[in-house]
Amino acid sequence: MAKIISEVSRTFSEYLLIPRLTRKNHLPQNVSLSSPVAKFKSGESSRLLLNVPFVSASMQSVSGAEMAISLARRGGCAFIYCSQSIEQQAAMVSRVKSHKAGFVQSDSNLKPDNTLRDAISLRKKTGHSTMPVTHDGSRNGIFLGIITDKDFWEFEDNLDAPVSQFMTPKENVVFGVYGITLHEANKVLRNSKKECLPVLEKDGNLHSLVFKKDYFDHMNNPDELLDKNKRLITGAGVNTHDYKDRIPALMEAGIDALCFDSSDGYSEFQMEAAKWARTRYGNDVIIGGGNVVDGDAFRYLVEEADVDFVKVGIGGGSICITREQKGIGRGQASALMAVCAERDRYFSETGIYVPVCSDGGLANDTQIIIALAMGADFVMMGRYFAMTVESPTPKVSIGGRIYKPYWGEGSNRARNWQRYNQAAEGDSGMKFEEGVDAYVPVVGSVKEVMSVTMAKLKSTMCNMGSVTLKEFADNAVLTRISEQSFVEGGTPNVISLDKDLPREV
Ligand code: MZP
Repeated sequence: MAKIISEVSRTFSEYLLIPRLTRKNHLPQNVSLSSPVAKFKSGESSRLLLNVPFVSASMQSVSGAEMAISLARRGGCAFIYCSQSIEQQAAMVSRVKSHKAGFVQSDSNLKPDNTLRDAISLRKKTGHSTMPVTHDGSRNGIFLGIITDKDFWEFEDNLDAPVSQFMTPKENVVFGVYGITLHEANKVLRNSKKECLPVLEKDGNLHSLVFKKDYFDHMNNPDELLDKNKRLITGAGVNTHDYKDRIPALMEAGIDALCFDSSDGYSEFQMEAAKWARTRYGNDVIIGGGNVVDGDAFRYLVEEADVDFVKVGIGGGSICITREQKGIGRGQASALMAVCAERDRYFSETGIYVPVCSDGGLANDTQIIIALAMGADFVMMGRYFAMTVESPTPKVSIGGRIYKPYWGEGSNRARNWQRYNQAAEGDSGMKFEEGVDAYVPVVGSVKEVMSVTMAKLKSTMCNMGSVTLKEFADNAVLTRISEQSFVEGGTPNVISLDKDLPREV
């Protein structure tokens, strides 16, 4: 007969935190949100630490290159979606990795006989207004000069004239020689009052560009998540079907972390794929398994599949109808607590800590806070990031408000039937949907949205007498709430200007 777990499946909104003693050092400015992604032995440090415990979901409507750049600049990490061709996904990863490293490989280059019209169309294509001119138009060709949009007037100058007539020729360009440090390069930029410093090899070939704006960007984003070569960190989703081709392409592109994008990761398919990656790349690969909702599945992925982190959540996603369609899943709070308990047991037995990611179903900032208090090392979110200007979808106006489309990876629109184990030999595609096609309001940039959430999180951590996420989870005391106390937590006894009264126009 079937076994029935006595504990009811619970969600985050059923809990509240009870404050602990706040000491004088428990101030938001003392809080660190650093969190491990890859497993590590007691006393050692993780191969990858987030500066902010937020990652974006591997979904078409969430995590493209722009999201990856923006999120890494704020200290988190995007998992670029895998429901696209291997080449397209690897190209997105390359775009993020080459975005800025202090020394940027130029991807907008011209030949001297290219026309101004060519320069304008290149600028439109890449969005870069500073374009080096090399002898053959390649990024590492012999450097001849540089042209920016300040060097010509698009509506006045002859657009058929060659760029060589408008560029600043090499003899008038301030440049650095390869081997110069970033610190020295920034000093040259400062002293020469220039915006961009080309760095040339000894033989005159262009090596890279250093931008003044990148220095300011870096100073304004102290949480920026960088690899050892000062490139932005990014992750990518993978599947258990084409992993033998996809993972090598992503590794080649410089990926930092991978995760299986699967609604049910407790499978031999995932175990085989993860082991294949580990055998081939050893500890150079960081790979997350999942999704799971109980301790047995956590153990399996850790012991049999040798994954670095485990993702928790089936059916809680805002666009997800897996529970309804297939009857599998678990309340996200119960699932997370069960998996975190197993992680802690595994740690006390082996001395190996395997980070846990709570994936999906976080409907507001409070739920993010509760998930971290319950022991999640980091959270993966779709809807939260889909609502930002950096998500890859276009804005649409509905009834005078601005929205963006947001759809599940198991929806007909994404057609990611591989994610949902609907891929049988000779099968032509999906038979039923597990996700919906929806809209979410646009709420601002990743920076704006995250700064509010982080302010709330840091403030709560101080209420809980903690300045690290580990202390936060260790100190957390939670209480279950009744429906009535949930209502009491709102503002039921006053007329709210925001919710209950029409606004004056
Ligand atoms: P949310 O943050 O929008 O609530 O949930 C995002 C998560 O939902 C993803 O990270 C993924 O695990 C899951 N997801 C994505 N597509 C579907 C679907 O089509 C889904 N059912 O459940």
